[in-house]
Amino acid sequence: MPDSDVPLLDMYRTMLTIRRFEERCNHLYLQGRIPSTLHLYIGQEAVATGVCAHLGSDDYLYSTHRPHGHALAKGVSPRSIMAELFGKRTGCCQGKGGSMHVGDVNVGMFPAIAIVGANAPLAAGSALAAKRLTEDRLAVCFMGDGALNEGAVHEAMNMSALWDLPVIFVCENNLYAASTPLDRAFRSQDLAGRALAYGIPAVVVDGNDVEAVYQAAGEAVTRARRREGSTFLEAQTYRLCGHSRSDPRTYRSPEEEEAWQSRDPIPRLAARLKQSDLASDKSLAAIEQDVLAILDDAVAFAEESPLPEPTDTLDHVYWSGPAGQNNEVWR
Ligand SMILES: Cc1ncc(C[n+]2csc(CCOP(=O)(O)OP(=O)(O)O)c2C)c(N)n1
Ligand SMILES: [Mg+2]
Repeated sequence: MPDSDVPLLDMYRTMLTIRRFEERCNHLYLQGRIPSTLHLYIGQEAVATGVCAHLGSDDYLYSTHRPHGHALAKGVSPRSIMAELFGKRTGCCQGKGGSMHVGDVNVGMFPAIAIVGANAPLAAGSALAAKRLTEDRLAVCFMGDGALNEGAVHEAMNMSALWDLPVIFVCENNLYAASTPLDRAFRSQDLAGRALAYGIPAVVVDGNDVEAVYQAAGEAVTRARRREGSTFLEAQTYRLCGHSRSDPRTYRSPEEEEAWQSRDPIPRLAARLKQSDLASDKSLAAIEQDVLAILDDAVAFAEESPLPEPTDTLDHVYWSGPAGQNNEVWR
């Protein structure tokens, strides 16, 4: 039996929401109803879900060019993400950011940053602020394996280690940075070893097993809340889709894809739930119906929402008031 404190059913719902959200986005994109490219998170849902299950809306989250799953798991509303993808004024960035910049500071998610590795120093900065100003708030920085070859990540890890910052670096190692496999980018594929070299405790976890992610993230969160320092979590996973919507995936073999398909985290959790009598086919189908209804509502909301007006272009882009007073929700 799983530990009854582990919110497996809630996590199943979150993972399914992310999966169905992205499948819907993919269809909408192919129909030309979503105007710009998408970096889908299909296959990696257990990572965002297992980590974010420990976070409150006061905790800071920094994401990447592949942010939909992080945003949904952190509590950004499906309506506001969908409207953002449609470029609508009701989107979480008023339609000015699009897929690669979703976020909502009201639930602790800074708009995602598509420059690989550039979010790490910001997460360290938020962790520094959290340590100085609050008792137990922390920052989480999601990054891909590709980010570990960016200098900014190394500077951020070093300062975080030195100052015992309450930040968790979650490296989603999906074996590729766009079309580049790990062995073309790293002589040593011991990614966690890089964090260890800076003096940051590092844990490697099966990123397709949400219980394993939940447990490892829980320990990292406890360390951060107790002000014991940073943690690096390498979640080994795989995207069951192309890098972006224009990727034919010719750099991966069908055999490799099939092997990972059989480790899809969602059917895996469904089997676990049924095996432990925590769910039945009927109760899982009911969750599916709920999720689909939420997504229907999100798409309708996005469709019906107005486009931004040209006269709004510079709103929310520059702050012209006094420095330091422009971001009340980030206190
Ligand atoms: C600094 C920088 N260099 C290059 C790019 C172009 N780019 C976008 S995503 C990506 C691959 C990132 O791979 P990884 O960090 O492993 O994340 P994944 O796409 O696998 O989730 C690249 C090279 C970028 N956005 N930023
Ligand atoms: Mg990658």
